[in-house]
Amino acid sequence: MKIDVLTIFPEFFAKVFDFGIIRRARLAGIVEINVHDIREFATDKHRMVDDRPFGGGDGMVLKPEPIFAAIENLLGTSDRGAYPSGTRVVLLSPQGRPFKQAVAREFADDAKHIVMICGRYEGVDERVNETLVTDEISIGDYVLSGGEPAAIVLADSIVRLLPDALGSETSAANDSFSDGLLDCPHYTRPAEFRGMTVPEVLLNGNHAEIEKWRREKALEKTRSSRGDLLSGEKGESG
Ligand code: 9D3
Repeated sequence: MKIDVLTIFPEFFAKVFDFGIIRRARLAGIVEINVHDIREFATDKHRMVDDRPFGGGDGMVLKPEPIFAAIENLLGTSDRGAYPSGTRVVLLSPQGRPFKQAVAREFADDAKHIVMICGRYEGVDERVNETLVTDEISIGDYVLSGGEPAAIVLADSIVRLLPDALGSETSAANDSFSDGLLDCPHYTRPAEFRGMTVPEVLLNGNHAEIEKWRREKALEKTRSSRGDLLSGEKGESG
């Protein structure tokens, strides 16, 4: 898979893809990630990337020309109907559809090339959305100062689902959310720490009993932290 990130703050990403699973996936050739400064695609003498909104109002809007040029450079066309198959152009925006594990799974399974456009300011010229963007995505109901943290969230959650990205010690099938429940509590040594003990059931080696305990605790935790995952339309699973 190839991931390209378009941003006006490329330095934001300086080391974020250099650790853990993403780093290993890059070194193994499972994914190639490149970050591009939108300003590099501005052709006017001041390299302008934003301008004032038509109709008035606060803030600035990202101009269409540099973003169209960047997409044409990366994909050979600025017509989303003509993108190579497996191409997604994602606009990170508060107006997007909510990002869920099921969306990460869909991208990991289907996408060969993902281009992420990080919004800023009051937004991005709507002609970018109408012409270039295949998927407008929000990562949740809170206000960020830009799409950059959201692009990192998408890249991380998608890359770890790619075939062979996880080490043999881990499995995406065991993830919290893959069965629609939160994870159970975990303990390691020492068995007693500052007077706090580990539940006896985890120490007795009865694996049927341990599995039953874990399932119960996962249900309890899900009910207390995320009751919404248990009721209604079953939340999003992988
Ligand atoms: C004035 C109205 N605001 C829209 C709700 C303006 C605005 C706020 C925040 C415009 C852009 C932003 C920057 N946020 C993102 O680009 C963003 C985002 C987010 O704020 N929350 C959750 N997911 C995302 S993805 C991109």
